[in-house]
Amino acid sequence: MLVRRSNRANLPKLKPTASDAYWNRRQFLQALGMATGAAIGFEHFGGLSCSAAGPPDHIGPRELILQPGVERVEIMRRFPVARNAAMSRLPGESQDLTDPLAAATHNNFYEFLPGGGGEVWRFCRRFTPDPWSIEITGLCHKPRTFDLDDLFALELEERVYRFRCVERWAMDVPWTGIPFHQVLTAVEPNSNARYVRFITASPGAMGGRESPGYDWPYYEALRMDEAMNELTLLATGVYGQPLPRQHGAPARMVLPWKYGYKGAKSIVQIELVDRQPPTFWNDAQPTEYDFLSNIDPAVPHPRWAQNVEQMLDTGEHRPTLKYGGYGQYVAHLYE
Ligand SMILES: Nc1nc2c(c(=O)[nH]1)N[C@H]1C(S)=C(S)[C@@H](COP(=O)(O)O)O[C@H]1N2
Ligand SMILES: [Mo]
Repeated sequence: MLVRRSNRANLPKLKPTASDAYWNRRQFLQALGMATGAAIGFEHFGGLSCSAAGPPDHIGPRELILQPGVERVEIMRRFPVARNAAMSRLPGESQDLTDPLAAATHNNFYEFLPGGGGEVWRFCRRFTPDPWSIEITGLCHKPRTFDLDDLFALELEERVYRFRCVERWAMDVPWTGIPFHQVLTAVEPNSNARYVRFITASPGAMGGRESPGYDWPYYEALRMDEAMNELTLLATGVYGQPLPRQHGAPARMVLPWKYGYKGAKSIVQIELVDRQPPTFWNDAQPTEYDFLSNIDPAVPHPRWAQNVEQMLDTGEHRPTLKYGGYGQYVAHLYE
C-alpha cells in the first residue's frame, strides 16, 4: 500500500503551496489571518476568550496539523506497530492510503466546529488529552478504568480500513488500535449486557463548546454483537502515531461498516447496558439517522444520495458498497 502525498494545492482549503520549510510559523499565522503570537482558531467562537497558547516555534504547519494529542515519550516509543495484514483489506481497486494531511484537515468534531466537516485542527489546540481515563462500567463482572498507560500498554495492531462519513466523504486510513472484543472480554460482561454505550468528554473539558440544539456530551452505542465483531476497533493512533486531537485523541471507536458518526471520539466512559441506549444523531434528527446506521448505497439520506462516495484527498468518486465493502464480516449480524 502506498501513502499518497498529494500536492498541497489539492487539499481542502489549505491554500499555500510552498514547501513546509519555506512556510514558516510567521507566514503560517498570517495565512490564518492572525498576528504572530495570536491564538490558533477560536475566531469561530466569538464569545470565547483566546487564551490558547500558540504552537511551539519549531513546529511547522504539517507537523502542527499531524501532531499527536498524546506525546509522552514512553507512548510515542510504542509506535508504529505491526500491521495486521489479514484485517487490512480495502474495498475496491485502489489500495493507496489517503494523504494523512487530507485526513487531518477535514474532520467532524462538533465540540470544536459545529456544522459539518472542516478544519477542526484549527479549533482544538487547547484540547489536552493527557492525562485521560476511560471508565468501563455497567453490566460486567470486572469494571475497570484505563488510564493512558493502561490504554497504550494493550497489544496494539494496525489496520487499514475505508472510513465513510454520511456526508459522503471517505478515506483509506491505517488506524492503530485494539480489537474492541478484547477490551470487552477483559471486563467480563454479564449475560444481561446487550448494548454498549460510549460517552465522550464534555466539550468544556476539551476546550470546545456545547453548541445549541444538541445534547452534550456526544454519546453513541452499539449492540453487543456489533461491539464484539472482529472489525470493531478501539483506535488510539493513525498513520503510525498516537491520534491527533482532531481525530479524537486519545481513543475513539472505528466501525468501517457504519457511517462515521457511529464512532465516538475522545471517549471517557463505556457502559454495558440491557436496553438500546439513545444516540446523539438519532436524538438530534431521527428521520435522518437511525440507530444502526450501516453503510447502504440503496438507502438515500434525505440530503445526500448515498450511492457514491468521494475520496478526501483526490476527490475521486467511488461507488458506495453495502456495509462499506465489509459485508463478509458483518452481513450475518443483520439477517
Ligand atoms: N465526540 C465526537 N465524536 C465524533 C463526532 C463528533 O462530532 N464528536 N463526529 C463523528 C463523525 S460525523 C465522523 S464522520 C467522525 C469523523 O472522524 P475523523 O474526524 O477522525 O475523520 O467522527 C465521529 N465521532
Ligand atoms: Mo460524519
